[in-house]
Amino acid sequence: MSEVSAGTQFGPSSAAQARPFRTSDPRLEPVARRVMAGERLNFDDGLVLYGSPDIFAVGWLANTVREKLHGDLTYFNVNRHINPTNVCVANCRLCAFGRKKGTDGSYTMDLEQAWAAAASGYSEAVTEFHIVGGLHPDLPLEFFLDLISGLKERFPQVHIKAFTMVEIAFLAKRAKLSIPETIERMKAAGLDSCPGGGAEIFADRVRHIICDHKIDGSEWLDTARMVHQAGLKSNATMLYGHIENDEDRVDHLLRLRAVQDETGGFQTFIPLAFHPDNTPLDHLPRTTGMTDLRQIAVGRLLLDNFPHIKAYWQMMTPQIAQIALRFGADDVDGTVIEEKIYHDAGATTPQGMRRQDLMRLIAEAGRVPVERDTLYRNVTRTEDSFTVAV
Ligand code: V47
Repeated sequence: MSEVSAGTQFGPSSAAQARPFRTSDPRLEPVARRVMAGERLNFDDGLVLYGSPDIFAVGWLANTVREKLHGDLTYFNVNRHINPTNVCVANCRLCAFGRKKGTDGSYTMDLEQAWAAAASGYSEAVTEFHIVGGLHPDLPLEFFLDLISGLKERFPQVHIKAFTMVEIAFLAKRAKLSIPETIERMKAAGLDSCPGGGAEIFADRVRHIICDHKIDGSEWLDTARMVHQAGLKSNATMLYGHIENDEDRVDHLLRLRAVQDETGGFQTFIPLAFHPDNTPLDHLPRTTGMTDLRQIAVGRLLLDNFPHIKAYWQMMTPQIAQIALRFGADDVDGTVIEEKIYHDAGATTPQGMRRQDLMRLIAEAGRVPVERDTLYRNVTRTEDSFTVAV
């Protein structure tokens, strides 16, 4: 067992930081020294973090960075997911949610139904609508612009986080508009930010197998860059636990980091564990808790320019998400209310969680729950309303 001092670089604020770093894996020592010195990690460091048998040492390092950035503060929000359609032309092997038009189980909401879905389950003042859906062959850009502007009219105080980079690129092509023009029209309709889905794994070799018919990794990153240039924030995901290897994961993270260096527009990184049920890849095993925790930790350590790392409880289970708050995560996502993408792929987590249960989950991890809005501003509540600190 060897030690690297956490030293003064990380400040005295947390108990963990006062303890020296210990590991049974000598390959981690130079990586730990760089983390402690606040230096940027490289591709090979990423491989060491993925390959190390000392997962607790990797987690310790990530936790140290997390506490340096956020102390004990841990963010959650009160949100509602809306999936206007599951009809999708992409036919991704990774997905159990998408359906061909007119097939069993396919659905498409009309505008009234989508607005009603937003209103249902409105037991608390929701601060965010999270809206993603399939690539529908017939729904034009105007449908989605009307959807957004109608939501803004009905719920002016709610932040609209909608459309993955894949949906934006698809709708732009369909409308024969450039991507910046499409984003401008979405903004004008009321779009406030974008979610991080559709990134999967950027490496072509993997993408050709798991999601062949949608934009490639470079197009995803280019679209994110254009979203940020339009003044909107967005998130970033990585789908792991299928046919990718450690090199693909490190490559994915470093490509995200490079765009973030340019734009600063990503808010949070969300690693997403592949759920194989009801997909063409259902012969693959599910990820295990330690793999899920390692993704959080490596994400925190490599993405030194991302403010937040999210342990999405719907995907990880509330139990693993809670432990992840000690492995580098500072956010657990939100109340969600009705999740479809993971539940179609076999998730057994609840479809939503009450605000007080999210707060208990965070507090029992020894962290301080902070309700945030989508832009990570503190939310203060009274009985039926909320205010956002600006
Ligand atoms: O884009 C689809 C993934 C994503 C499966 O930005 C699957 O705050 C695992 O992006 N197994 C949608 N993953 C979810 C998403 C998200 C979730 C929560 C918060 C935010 C945010 C974004 O789910 C898809 C795809 O990458 N996905 N099918 C599956 N079988």
